[in-house]
Amino acid sequence: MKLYSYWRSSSAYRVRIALNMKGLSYETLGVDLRPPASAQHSPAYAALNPQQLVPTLIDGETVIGQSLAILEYLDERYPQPPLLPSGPRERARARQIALAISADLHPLNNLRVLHYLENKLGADQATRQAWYHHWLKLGLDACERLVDERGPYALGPRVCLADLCIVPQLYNARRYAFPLDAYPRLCRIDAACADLEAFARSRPELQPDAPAGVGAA
Ligand SMILES: N[C@@H](CCC(=O)N[C@@H](CS)C(=O)NCC(=O)O)C(=O)O
Repeated sequence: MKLYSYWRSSSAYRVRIALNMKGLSYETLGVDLRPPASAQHSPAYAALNPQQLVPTLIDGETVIGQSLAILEYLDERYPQPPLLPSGPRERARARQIALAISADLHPLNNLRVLHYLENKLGADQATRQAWYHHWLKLGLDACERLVDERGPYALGPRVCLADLCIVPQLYNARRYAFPLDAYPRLCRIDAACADLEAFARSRPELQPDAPAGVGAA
């Protein structure tokens, strides 16, 4: 399998965790999202992923974009260990948290949105940060209430799809200096996941396209 990825991409981070949980070997193909490289807009990559976003997974003849679509594909094709809980209610809860992050929170803070704010609308760094923190707070406030209060993971004793979205989002929040004190449950989930090998191996700074010498997050 091949994963088109960028080391700091939280969407690609979700997929790396799933691949590592399922013990699937894959090659990472780095797509440098930062200008001036902006490799996501190269004709070759756009042919694979018309949205010009990472990640893209290649599994034989299958080419898939959108991290949640990839996660569901992997779960159907390689079912063990499952990413979704067994009952319909718990499955819906896992998807609810995953979508609160991937569909509602993350897109507002994506690189292209931040660039548009800055380059087209003239937002300065402080305004850009205020925008980022505003949407992050709304999303994380909701997730803190949605997760299971007992832990250790988002929905209790087993890792699920929700955890695969929470951990990368918290990495991203720390990167942009967003205080996490108001989110004890989410931080506890993050710490519990950090002890699992699949999560540890997926950390951004350990990826082959991370710049040499980049420290732990
Ligand atoms: N909903 C998509 C979001 C993908 C996405 O936004 N990827 C970001 C990196 S986390 C990206 O490629 N950004 C490039 C850009 O904004 O130009 C998914 O879950 O895969």
